[in-house]
Amino acid sequence: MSSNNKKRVFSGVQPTGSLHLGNYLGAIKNFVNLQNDFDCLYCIVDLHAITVWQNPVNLRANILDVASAYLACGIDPKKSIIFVQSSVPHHVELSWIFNCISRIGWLNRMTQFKEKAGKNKEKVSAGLYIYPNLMAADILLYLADLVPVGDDQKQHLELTRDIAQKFNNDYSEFGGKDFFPIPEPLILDESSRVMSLRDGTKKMSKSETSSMTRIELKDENDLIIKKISKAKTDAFPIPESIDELGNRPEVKNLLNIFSSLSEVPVLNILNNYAGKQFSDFKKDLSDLLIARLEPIRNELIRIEGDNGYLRDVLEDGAIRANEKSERNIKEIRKIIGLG
Ligand code: AQP
Repeated sequence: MSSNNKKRVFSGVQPTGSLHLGNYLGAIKNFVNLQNDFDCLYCIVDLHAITVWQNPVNLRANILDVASAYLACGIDPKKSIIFVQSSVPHHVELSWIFNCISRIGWLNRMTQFKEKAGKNKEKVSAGLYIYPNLMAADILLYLADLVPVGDDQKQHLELTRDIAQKFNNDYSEFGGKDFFPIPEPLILDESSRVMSLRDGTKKMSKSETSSMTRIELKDENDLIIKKISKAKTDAFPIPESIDELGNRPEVKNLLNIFSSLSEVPVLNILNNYAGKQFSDFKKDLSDLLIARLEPIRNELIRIEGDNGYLRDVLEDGAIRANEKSERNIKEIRKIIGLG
């Protein structure tokens, strides 16, 4: 809870490539909506990004890209704190403390590590393995109460809760009792999960090699039209009911995207398009995407041309985040006997 009695929200995006429609509908759009009711910190999690090797030149540019995207999508630096994770050294300090609280058995259960490491488990970085402990530090450093998470991050948030509980318990006689709030997930609705335009069973992702699988926030209108017209569908017409979407993941994905952008329930969209060919639907979907993304793209271009503004926002964000984290890390050091 913050000093103004608003609940505190923490979330972040990795600067690992061009932001896409999934990042927008699944995360940043919600970040914008939350800033009126909560005390929000929105981080560019560059230390998470380097758990997988990043080209330094690209990383530097991607950090600024995420910051520009936050601003262009409507995060207001007067209402929320926008900052780069590595500009607040306390994240790393607390993550080390959490490396000593978290259990190997807990980390071994993390399905995202298993998916990302695949058969290469012995060769991936140690950072990728302890990544959830750093995520716990990001959230708990600011005593955040709420974390907007998609399905894929739910397990990491549960681990964060376990770490908070274990810390409070292990140090209960030393001032740690109830020190960390047990953060709650702000679960986002399933339709905000955007899947690849080429394979409806895989999520839309920055690191997927083909950019035809995703709509990027910087895509020009013509490219949006091309990507949607080439998006995978199937030989059947648009169905009448949601039940009939069961084994048609690509069709379901396009309808979900339409629904998230227009805020019209999928059933109403089906009522409009049932029995029709995909060409009509795809044309309307492209128009909708352009109407929503063109103003964001224009704003992105404007912000990227104004380096001074971006630098000021990030410097101010770093100062405000450091002020909050400094207070908490001092308490934490005291509780565990380091200060
Ligand atoms: N396809 C998606 N649908 C809905 N939400 C998504 N998010 C990412 N992809 C989708 C949400 O965006 C936020 C930031 O994600 P991230 O960049 O920190 O990491 P990620 O989830 O790993 O995103 P990517 O695009 O798939 O990146 P790479 O390819 O680098 O791994 C998160 O809230 C995430 O849920």
